[in-house]
Amino acid sequence: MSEQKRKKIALIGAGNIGGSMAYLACAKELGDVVLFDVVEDMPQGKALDLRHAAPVLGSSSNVTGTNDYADISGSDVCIVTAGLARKPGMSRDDLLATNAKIMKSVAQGIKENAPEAFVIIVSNPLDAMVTLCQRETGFPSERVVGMAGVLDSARYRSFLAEEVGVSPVVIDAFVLGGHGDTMVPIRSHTTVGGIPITHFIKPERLDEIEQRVRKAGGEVVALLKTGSAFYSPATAALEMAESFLKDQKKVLPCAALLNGEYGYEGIYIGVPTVIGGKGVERIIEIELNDEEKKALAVSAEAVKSLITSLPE
Ligand code: TXD
Repeated sequence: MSEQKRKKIALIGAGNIGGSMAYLACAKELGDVVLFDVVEDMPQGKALDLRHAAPVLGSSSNVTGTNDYADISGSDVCIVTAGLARKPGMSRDDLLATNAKIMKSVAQGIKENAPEAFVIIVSNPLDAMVTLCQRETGFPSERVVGMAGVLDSARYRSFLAEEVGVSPVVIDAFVLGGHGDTMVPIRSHTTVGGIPITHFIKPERLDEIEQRVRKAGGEVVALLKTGSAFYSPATAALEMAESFLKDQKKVLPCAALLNGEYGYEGIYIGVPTVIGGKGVERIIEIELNDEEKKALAVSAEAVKSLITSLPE
């Protein structure tokens, strides 16, 4: 009998998003979960609470919490949310200096204890943090990816579904580029049950909706006042992790390291990727119209200038 091994999911950062991911991973039985955080005892408390939920959830996942990186050993996937979240009035880029220091320590911990893991970065500013993590771990770029496009596309899909009066499930949409105000909703590939979105919504109204997508994170921050969105980022990151763990080969918009695709070299930006058991298995180059190409160029420039402010 071949030895059946449970998957192991390490959540580096056990805050709002980390805790939400732990709950969802447990409910979906994606594997055993280890919550890591620097706050003494907090991950252990969340893990204990989740173990209490397991019988009612009907989950056999084992959830543990730790302040010791050694406990992430053998993880198949590491999902990183370690870092500060935005407060009202802050931009994602305002988090750069603090979160870069944190990301360096996280990358070290993963490199030493889970050297074979697929790494999904969530911490902001996303495009800079995923770049830094890949540099610091030295892992091949197909094993280090950023989560932003799945969330931004979900926000686009949610707003379009409200506007058209249909289920968000039947909306297919991509948001590409950097995870910031320059992100690029790809209208030309957006459909409602396969029907182009322009059949339902006029261009000027689409402009308004797409601008709301760019500001959607800030809209949640302004309402919450004490932190940023966590249910939707947690769900988005787990869709990427599940596609890896089950080798689903889903086509998902993720921050991947480009090696000439879309005319860019050596930068992480959101592009359509195939996520399977080997991580980022393919980057898909879709046809963009002139407006989308220009917007992607602006977004790539914004990411490049963010990367230049990363500490050496
Ligand atoms: O789409 C996206 N990528 C974004 C990402 C969507 C929403 C939120 N985005 C960012 O995720 C947000 O701006 C933050 O940078 C991260 C995490 O957001 P979250 O809401 O989970 O923040 P919390 O609740 O503050 O949790 C962060 C945890 C907290 O428990 C800290 O103690 C811990 O990170 N932390 C650390 N863990 C490990 N190692 C170190 N050094 C460390 N420092 C802090």
